[in-house]
Amino acid sequence: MSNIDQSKKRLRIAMQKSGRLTDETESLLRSCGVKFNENRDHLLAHAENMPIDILRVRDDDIPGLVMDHVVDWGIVGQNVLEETAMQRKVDGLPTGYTEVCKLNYGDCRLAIAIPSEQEWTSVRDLEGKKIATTYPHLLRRALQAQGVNFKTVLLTGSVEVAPRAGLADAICDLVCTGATLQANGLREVETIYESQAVIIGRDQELYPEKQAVADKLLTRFKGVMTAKESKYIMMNAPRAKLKEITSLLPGAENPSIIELEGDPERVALHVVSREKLFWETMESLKELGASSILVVPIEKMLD
Ligand code: PRT
Ligand code: ZN
Repeated sequence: MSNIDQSKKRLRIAMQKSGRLTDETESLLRSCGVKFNENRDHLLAHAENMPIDILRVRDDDIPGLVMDHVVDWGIVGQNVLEETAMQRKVDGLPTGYTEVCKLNYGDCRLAIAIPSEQEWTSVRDLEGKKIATTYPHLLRRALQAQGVNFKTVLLTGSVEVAPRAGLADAICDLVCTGATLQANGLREVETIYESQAVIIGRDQELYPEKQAVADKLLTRFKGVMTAKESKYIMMNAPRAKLKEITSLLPGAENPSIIELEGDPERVALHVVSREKLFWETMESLKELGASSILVVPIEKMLD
């Protein structure tokens, strides 16, 4: 088959080669049944069992590859997506894309942090100050909206050491647990952007064969994500308390009630719950007379 035919049929997806999004992206693709060479040194991996090609690149290159129509889909953090789109606008490059689906991983926030001992009343304290960041556009957008003028110190790494090194008065960096800030004597004072990983697609119709692959994969992605949050819950329960028991189960619809041989007072209850089940809820279920409560993870789900 010629290259042109291939590119009409095979869905090309760009993902991070090696970094914080790599493991979860690979595992999501694998859970969706996409089998591909897991050697991260290969730039391009052809899936063995589906018409999908995986392109492994630096995360910063992913939005551009989608916007330049080099790949069909890209999996990237919203922070990188928005920052790159704003930079490309300045550079006069195409910025079109569509958001295909949000993914439930890669969560972080872009936040402003200052030396811990420093006082803080509001973002107005940053007036005229130097702020080190890798995200100049997101920072400017947020502070301009509040009428604060400041100077950007552009750093692509080790942003958290900038105040101590005397390069800046504050930083604007990604935060997940806050441990890095703390270790560097900084405290978080303002969140300017919340991010998670997303799938983006090109702003163009796909060839029908490719669209069919994209639709199938998207349904599977959603199935895996819903399954991850859902639990299969089983327990034995007093028949008389069924209403109270089911009302305690978050996001549960239509439980299956099964007779227990030789025990007319009690039944087995099976239900899929779409939310997390906390220990407190399990304890309340027990107080209502439920026993043998089992909470089991679900691997795949198709509604
Ligand atoms: O090599 P490449 O360019 O592909 O990777 P990269 O080094 O630019 O990115 P990488 O792998 O660090 O992050 C990829 C994406 O993961 C980011 O763009 C975010 O969307 C998402 N993400 C989620 C994070 C974090 N959490 C995160 N905590 N990205 C970076 N961090 C860093 C942060 O910059 C800081 O240095 O982790 C440190 C803070 O973490 P805590 O937990 O100490 O607060
Ligand atoms: Zn990067």
